[in-house]
Amino acid sequence: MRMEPIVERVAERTGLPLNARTVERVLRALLGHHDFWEIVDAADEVVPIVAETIRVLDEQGWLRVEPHGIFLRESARETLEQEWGLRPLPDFRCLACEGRGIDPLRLPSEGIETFMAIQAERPRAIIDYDQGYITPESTLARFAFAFMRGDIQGRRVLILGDDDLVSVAICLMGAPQEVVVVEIDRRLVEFLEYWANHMRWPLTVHQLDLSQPLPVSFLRAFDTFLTDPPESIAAFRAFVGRGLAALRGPGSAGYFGLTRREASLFKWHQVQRYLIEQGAVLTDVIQNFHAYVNWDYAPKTRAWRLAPVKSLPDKPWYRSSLYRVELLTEAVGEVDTVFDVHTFNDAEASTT
Ligand code: SPD
Repeated sequence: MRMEPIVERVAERTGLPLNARTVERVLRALLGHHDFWEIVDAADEVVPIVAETIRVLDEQGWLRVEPHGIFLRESARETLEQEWGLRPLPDFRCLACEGRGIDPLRLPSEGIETFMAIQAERPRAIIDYDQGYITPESTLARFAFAFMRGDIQGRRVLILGDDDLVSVAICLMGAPQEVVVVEIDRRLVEFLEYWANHMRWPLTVHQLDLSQPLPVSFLRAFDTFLTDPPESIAAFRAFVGRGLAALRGPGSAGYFGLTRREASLFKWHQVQRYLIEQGAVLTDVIQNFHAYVNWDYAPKTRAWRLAPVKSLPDKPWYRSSLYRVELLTEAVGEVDTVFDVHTFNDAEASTT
């Protein structure tokens, strides 16, 4: 078989955009891994496309799907390696920082210890709000990165959705002027309010559904925003677009996570165009900066239904890149747009 028919068949069956490079990434992942979640992680492509590519290859007799994994047949491996010139990709990421370029252990040890103790008591992730929080190490690294870039100390910081508990790290170690969290989940609102009162932090928490506009008093009022939105374009506009509308103007900065597990490079392109149109410049994109703790509700998700082998992931497989943007001009963002929550899911999404 050649590459083009695979691309065409996967495109036809999924209805999703892809190209030969997409399939190449899946093939290289299959050369190096057998566990479905590891294959998705290594391919850095959306779950429906990885699952469908595996199905097409299975139909062509290129691999075996077994209860304990997915295995390329020897003849297929030979074709891929010798005729197509594909090898598994080498991994030269820094072992100490897992490729983030940040060592959160250089933060004050007392702050780290308190953060770890607080996060150990956090509410569990639930499917209702597409929750799935990042590892505490990832939260500390996200905070450390923003702190290091001058976007925390003495700043007015807005956090749009905080199941990652980045407000806790900021208040413990970042000396912000003020932190405001908007969060839909009552459990998290109460959790954060408890710690804000107990520790006398400059933190206020508002229960708010981000499909709805921010209060008018939030517009043009913050130096920095942080968020980790669901991955449809509508959700991106609801979270990041509202964050942009809340920034004061030139020099203000925004941080968000964007994954490849539920967002193709075609969607990344739309996201980046939106940011540029808003007067933002992308100063940083750090691949796979955030690793997510596997969520208890995995067997209820579309990703599970698509998985050719039904075994739960036993280590993080869902990652997202860290984006930092800085405004060069005032952004309009999303001031009064109301979004239908159903548009927070799309055909590339799979973890709800
Ligand atoms: N639904 C499971 C977890 C999804 C977590 N959201 C990640 C968003 C990245 N921007």
